[in-house]
Amino acid sequence: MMNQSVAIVSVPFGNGAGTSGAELGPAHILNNAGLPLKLNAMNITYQISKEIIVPSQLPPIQTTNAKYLAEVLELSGQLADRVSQLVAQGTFPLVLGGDHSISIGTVAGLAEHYANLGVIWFDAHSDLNTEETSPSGNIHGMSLGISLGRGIPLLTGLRGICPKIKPEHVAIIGARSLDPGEKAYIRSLGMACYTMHDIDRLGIARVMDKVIQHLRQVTDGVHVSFDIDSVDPKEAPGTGTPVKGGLSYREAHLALELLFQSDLVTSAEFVEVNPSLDKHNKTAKLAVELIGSLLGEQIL
Ligand code: 6HN
Ligand code: MN
Ligand code: MN
Ligand code: MN
Repeated sequence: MMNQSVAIVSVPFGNGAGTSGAELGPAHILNNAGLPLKLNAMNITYQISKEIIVPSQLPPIQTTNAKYLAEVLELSGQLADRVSQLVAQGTFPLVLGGDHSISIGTVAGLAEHYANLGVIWFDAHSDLNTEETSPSGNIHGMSLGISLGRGIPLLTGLRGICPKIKPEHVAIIGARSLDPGEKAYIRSLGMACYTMHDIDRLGIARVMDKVIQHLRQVTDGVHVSFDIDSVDPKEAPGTGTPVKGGLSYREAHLALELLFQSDLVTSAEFVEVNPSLDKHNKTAKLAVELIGSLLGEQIL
């Protein structure tokens, strides 16, 4: 994987979440928690791409239950452009959020290059709500659904490709808080969703082996969308929608170490780090360590 140069894209956007603070994630991951130092120590070539300019106070778009739709739409278009350019340049896009609504733009940019993009969605949630099923109206809880072509047409139709990804190319890992409409959708499609129950029973290594083996056969690129709330709140307290009973520190690392070894991953994003809910920047530091594992840091 890392014979490629990594292109880091900061996306300081938090309007897709109900709690503010995720917009501070990129600066904390880069400057306070020292992502560049980690990459230097690992001898990884990287560039810091220009920060995405976050829209604010746009004229609202009329919706039934989707907060900040105009801002999410504008941001998604900008981020899709950037990610698409970076893939065209041959770099490995590493997107730093921001709340999880930014994945709408990341995946839209990737979909221009990969007809059969795999997505590994690490999350306590499944982010498959629609305006009809969402309990909050927060678009970060709808983002995976939107990439699958479910929900708000302005967003699902971005870049003229809909859907961006196919359900059989997605694996959700770490789920433990699903809304009723999300459960029904996952069941109806038979989507791969490895819940914490599955991880407890099988172990994270077997789960990752299954996911890797499947995606290797059916995809032409694999994106890792890592919501830091997949990790247990003991390790990742600085996040807007924490849920007990998550991945342990080592389970999260092992999952990403195995993905590095698989040599399948072509892009990644780390989202939902909320420094304003954190102490001592613990969660941003965790994100840096996890990025290290995904990009090939070895224990020995
Ligand atoms: N995330 N299912 C809840 C909702 O409001 O739709 C929580 C979503 C959380 C989203 O963590 O990216
Ligand atoms: Mn999420
Ligand atoms: Mn989540
Ligand atoms: Mn590590």
